[in-house]
Amino acid sequence: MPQTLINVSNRLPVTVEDDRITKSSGGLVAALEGLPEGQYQTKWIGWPGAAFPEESRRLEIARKLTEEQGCIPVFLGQEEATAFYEGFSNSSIWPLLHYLPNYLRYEPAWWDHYQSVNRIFTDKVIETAQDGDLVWVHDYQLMLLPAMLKAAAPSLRIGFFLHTPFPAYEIFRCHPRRRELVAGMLGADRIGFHAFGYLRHFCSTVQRLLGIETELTHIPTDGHTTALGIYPIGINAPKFERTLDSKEFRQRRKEFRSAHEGKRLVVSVERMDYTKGILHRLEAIDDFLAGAEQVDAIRFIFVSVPSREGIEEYQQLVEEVESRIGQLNGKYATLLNSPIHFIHGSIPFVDLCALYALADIALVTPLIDGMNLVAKEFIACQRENPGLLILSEFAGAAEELFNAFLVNPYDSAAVATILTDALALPIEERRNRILPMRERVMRYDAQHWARSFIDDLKSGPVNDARMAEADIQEVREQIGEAVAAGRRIALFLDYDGTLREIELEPRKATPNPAIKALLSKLGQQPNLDVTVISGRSEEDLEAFLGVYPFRLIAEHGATVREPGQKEWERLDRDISYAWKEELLPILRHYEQVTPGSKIEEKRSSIVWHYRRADQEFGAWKANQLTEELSALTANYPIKVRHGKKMVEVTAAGNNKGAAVARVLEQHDHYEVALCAGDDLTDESMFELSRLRLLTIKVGIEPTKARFRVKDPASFRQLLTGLFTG
Ligand code: GDG
Repeated sequence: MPQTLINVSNRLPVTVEDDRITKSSGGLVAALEGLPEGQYQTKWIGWPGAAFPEESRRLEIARKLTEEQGCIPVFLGQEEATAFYEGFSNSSIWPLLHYLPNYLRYEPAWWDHYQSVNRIFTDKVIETAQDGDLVWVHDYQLMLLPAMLKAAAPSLRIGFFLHTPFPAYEIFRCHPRRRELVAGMLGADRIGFHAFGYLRHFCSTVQRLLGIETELTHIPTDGHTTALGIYPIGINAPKFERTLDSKEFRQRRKEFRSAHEGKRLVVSVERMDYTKGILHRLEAIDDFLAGAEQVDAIRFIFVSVPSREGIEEYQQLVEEVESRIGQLNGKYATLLNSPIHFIHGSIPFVDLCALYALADIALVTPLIDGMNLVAKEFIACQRENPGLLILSEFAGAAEELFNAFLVNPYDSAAVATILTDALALPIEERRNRILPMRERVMRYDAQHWARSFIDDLKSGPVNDARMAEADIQEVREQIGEAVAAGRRIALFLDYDGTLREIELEPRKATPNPAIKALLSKLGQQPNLDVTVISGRSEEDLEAFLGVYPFRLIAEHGATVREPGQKEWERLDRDISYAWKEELLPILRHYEQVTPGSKIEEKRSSIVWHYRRADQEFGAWKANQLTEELSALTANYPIKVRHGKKMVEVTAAGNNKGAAVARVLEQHDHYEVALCAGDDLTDESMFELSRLRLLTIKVGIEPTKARFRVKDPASFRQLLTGLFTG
């Protein structure tokens, strides 16, 4: 049975005109058509390109699109589509993704529409998809879709590909909805980027905005893991090869050659977009023409496809480009030549290939570009009489096209000089530059790109949250039996991050009414002994939990208060804390150089907290501190641990595992024991090897515990079901 692959993008790859539907031949279509035959059944979900207000027309178009093209349309009202597409997507996210905060505009109503359109797409996917299908979501218009889908249908495998750059955190954080946007992307099981720099910025942004510790390969999120990878998109190579072999291509190339007889041709092709560096390029052309010996012998051809014409910045750009080109043509035209040939429109594919093939140089100078396919397409067309590529170092393609002349598009004088040098390069050298790049571009094409992303998406880990759900059944059965048979049960519960969600300010993590109700019920349960075991001080534990008939163990096992007692008993009489005085200045130094971090001094430990620091810097300093302390104190009887947003130095003799073992030895009448915790300090409990000790990790990090739930809310729900249900 072929696997279903649902491809979701803002625009369907079709044009609907009256009764005619034509499939467009963009890179994405080619990429997915090139997937191994028989292995996938591909469906498309997207906007059909116009509003179609009448219901009967919508039904007819939907039927035709589904039957003829495997496309499922998402219909949007005109106002909704404009606010979602021109507003939120292209006037607020697009400029930031391209490092242009000056172009950022934002209206709160756009956000409402962006959410509701992402919701409409979600509903359409849910309506279409079956358990286990692959769903591949494309680009910045649908950043919320992965999380919405994951919540509605956790069994789908969701991929997300960002076709643009992902900028540095300092830029992305300007967006009023920055947190929601990255959290939306994290619903995906795998996120792909064109280049490593984008992935690195994404990780740093997630860490600093959401406080999640990230790895470059994956990010643990709410109940699942999002894998990350680099997949540089390629072109539709077979289509270029076929076109270059065609009679029509040769015919058009001949016609163009005679139209531009005797001229060196420099070509630029792009959507009319401010990211493409058109005005900066015109500056460079001005510099070049000012110094050129033979102005008549060169012609610049600009093909600028109209784009986003409803947006003010784009309308302004067209005006400025037209005016600047008019000015330059006026300045440098002779009776024999007008140096800039400007087409504000789209040309047929075969003409595009003929133009690429004929050109001496492609001048591709975006100010920034996710990849830039034009650069790769130009290379593909240099089979005979190769031309040269001058490419902006700020395009993703610059990382791959190693033999291009790389330029800084802001440095117009340098671009002009490179243009002069490139025009003078002999054919042999041009060939040597182009051919190795051509090999790469033709081999790693769009099909290769899609195949590698989908293969990785398929082979990723299965959804952790669901696994945990299946697993935990064993805990329910064992405890259920023990409760029913009236056996004595011991519970060892960590507090922060296990029973109670962590707070930015630890003082505020008091039990809320729901937790209090649960704890009271646990306290009344016959045959159940509850121990709360925490790194907190005696005072905190008394203040939070003193009213319950629980055993309290403070400071990781340094002291204990038995149920019903007022006094605390010291378990650490033999332990020396002389090391505290020596190490404190080191921790104080980290507190000073890491704004937002803070030291907490306890009787048996020192803790350096960085929850309020910049998350990326804090994590980096924490690693440094852990290393420094570990090296310095290798022979000391202490433990240095990098836990959740903190580094903790404790006496090695005090640990939760030893404290639990002690209780179990003193009270050997327990028939079942369960311990639960969320942090590294709880692992010592999970390492105890005892029959019938059930160990539960709360959270998604690696653990030695046998069972897992994803967060404190799920853990409380489990306890409620086990003991009070
Ligand atoms: C986004 C990212 C990333 C242009 N004029 C004509 C024409 N085109 C075709 C080109 C090329 C495509 O349009 C433009 O693709 P780019 O990659 O250059 O740029 P964006 O449109 O901004 O695309 C970009 C891409 O997504 C893919 O991930 O590379 O960085 O911004 O294929 O050939 N095609 C025809 N006539 C034209 O006049 N037939």
